[in-house]
Amino acid sequence: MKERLEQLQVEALVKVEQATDSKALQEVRVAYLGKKGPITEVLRGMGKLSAEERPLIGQMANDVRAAITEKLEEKEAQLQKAEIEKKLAEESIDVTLPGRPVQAGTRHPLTAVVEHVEDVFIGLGFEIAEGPEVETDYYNFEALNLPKDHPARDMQDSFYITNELLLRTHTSPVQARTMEKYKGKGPVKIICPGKVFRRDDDDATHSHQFMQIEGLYIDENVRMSDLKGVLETFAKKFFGEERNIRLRPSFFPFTEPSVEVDVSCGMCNGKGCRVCKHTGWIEVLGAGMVHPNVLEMGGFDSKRYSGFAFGMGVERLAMLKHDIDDIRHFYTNDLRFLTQFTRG
Ligand code: 2NL
Repeated sequence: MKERLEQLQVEALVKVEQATDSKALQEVRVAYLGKKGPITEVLRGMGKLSAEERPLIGQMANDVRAAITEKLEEKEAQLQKAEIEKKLAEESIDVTLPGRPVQAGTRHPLTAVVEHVEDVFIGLGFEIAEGPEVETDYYNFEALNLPKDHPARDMQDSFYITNELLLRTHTSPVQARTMEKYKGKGPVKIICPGKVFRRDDDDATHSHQFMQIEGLYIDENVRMSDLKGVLETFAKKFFGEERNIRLRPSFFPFTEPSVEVDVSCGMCNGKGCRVCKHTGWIEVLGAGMVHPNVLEMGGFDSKRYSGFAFGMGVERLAMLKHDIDDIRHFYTNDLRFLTQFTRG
């Protein structure tokens, strides 16, 4: 019996040592110290022993049990420590590693131009007005002195949705709506940036969708010289202080008189070059004094009030400012193009 206990102790200690996780350890515990284990069996068989042997074997069995228990606890602690260390090693973060670069977006060049123009006109006391891209025939044409049979309607082939609804062909309808809101009482001093749509074939200088900024100033005694002063300030603030403007007579149904506005060429300082086609001037916008019919339809007394209005294409402004040769660059979303423009 003594040998049997010694053998059990050696066996159990080896198995404890070999256990690699707490589950294996628990199995050893059950196998050797459990109710059906060999040590319990030895103790049960003690009845057959002599009176001298019984306390010795009993003592020995208890020692063996204690030795195995101690070894089990020691191993258990060891395994737990190893598990914590393993977990810590796995979860550790190397704070000295460089961060992953974040690809930040840039403003779209057209957005940057719109914001620049807005800043200039806000500085001159204008407010920003917006309106729907799907418009009624009335606000897009009728209220702007373009009656149904007007030949100018052929000039702008439009995207019609129904007989009465279309994609706006300019941002003027926002101005017509704003005039109504003011109920005949000036001043009105707004600019209207936004998308507009025309049935055009796309090429290097035409897009069926583009952006426009229009401006409107209505008050008592607004004169052509006010228009000239505001547009000259705009040209200098947007393109550079060295620039000048000139006005040439033109025609629009909604203004009378009407003008085309040129800005002196920034490439050659007006001497003539490829950019200005050797004229020294670049056409940038159309403008004029608001037609009395337009004032009246907007609810303003044309005997008391006068106003000026202007309109410009945002893509054209951006192309002139950044020397871009194809309007389609703005709509093809090539990051190599888009990331080149950030207004400082
Ligand atoms: C151009 C010319 C222009 C206007 C737009 C306007 C609006 C109202 C009344 C009178 Cl509500 N006029 N807008 C006036 C003259 C020219 O745009 O070449 N745009 C790209």
